[in-house]
Amino acid sequence: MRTIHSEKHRLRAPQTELSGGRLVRPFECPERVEHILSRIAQTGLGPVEPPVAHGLGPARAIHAPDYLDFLATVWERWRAAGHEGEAIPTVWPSRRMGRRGAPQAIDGALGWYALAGETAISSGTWEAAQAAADVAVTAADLVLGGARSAFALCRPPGHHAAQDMYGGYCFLNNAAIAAQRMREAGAERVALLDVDFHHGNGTQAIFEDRADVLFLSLHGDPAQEFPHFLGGADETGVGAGEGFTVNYPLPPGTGYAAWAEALEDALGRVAAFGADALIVSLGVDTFRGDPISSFRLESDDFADYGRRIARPGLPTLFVMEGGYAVAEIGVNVVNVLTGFEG
Ligand code: SP5
Ligand code: ZN
Repeated sequence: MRTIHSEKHRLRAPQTELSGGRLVRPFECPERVEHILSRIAQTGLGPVEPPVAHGLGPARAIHAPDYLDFLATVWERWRAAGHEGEAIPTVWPSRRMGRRGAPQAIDGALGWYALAGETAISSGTWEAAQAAADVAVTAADLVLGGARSAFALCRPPGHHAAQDMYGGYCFLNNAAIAAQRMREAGAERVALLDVDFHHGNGTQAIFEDRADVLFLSLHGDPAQEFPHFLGGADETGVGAGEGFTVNYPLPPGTGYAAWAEALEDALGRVAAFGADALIVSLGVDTFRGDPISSFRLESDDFADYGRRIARPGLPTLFVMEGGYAVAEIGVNVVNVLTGFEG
């Protein structure tokens, strides 16, 4: 399997994450990618190649123009306002506040576009996010060109980013951008299976009213886990998209038996949908050793579910999302990919 990867991910290197009332070193750190690359080399998974630059066109097909302008300018505006730390929102357009649109001041604009406050923005964030979208598009093009599979080693991740919201370590929704790319290249139906521990709220919001992209997500129950405000089993799609969103919220402590049962149900729905291609939002924060998550998958379970995902026989694009047990992230990710290859 070919991997697409950009060294520009290193430009996403914030020093802070607001966690438990403290500023800590971010869980979503550059070493994550280095561990995955070493494991790819060690196992001989296949070549690692740089992305082709596509400019903002593919991102514009998913994200709002004002949001992209915000991402492009937020760091300069934050610095120009005289702030010395990294850009973190402190105020939101919450319930019972009426504003409709970003206010002029950057402090207000941050809250307008942020869905969570843990994700700090710093100098290279925008460049790295654009490179991650290029990685996703380039890998999608390999699959469109006839490859059985490809791995988009995106960083920063994307599945929490909605049309006009960032947070949960995500800025551009790499998997959604890839899905739209596939649709525009002629795939009639694309299934997007999100196996990250956290609900893919951004991806769901982007596709909830569409019947051409089936979104399925296995995740920690939002009553207990981030992102808390989306991901219930009762969310099944909107309007023409009714029936094309499928959520599997699972309780803290979920182990592989229960998780795999939900996966089998999801794969059955992918087959019934008649998908032309499958995109997997691949987060390995379901691992038992993950520092911010509560499922109990073992490293061998990742290989097992990789084999299961291969069974429908669909052209498959893997898009990297979360996973914060840094020492084991390479083994867990590559286990999925080699399990898939059989
Ligand atoms: C892409 C992705 O996996 N994003 C996840 C973002 C989660 N950020 C907030 C996590 C808060 C977790 N708090 C639990 C601490 C348990 N010690
Ligand atoms: Zn996650």
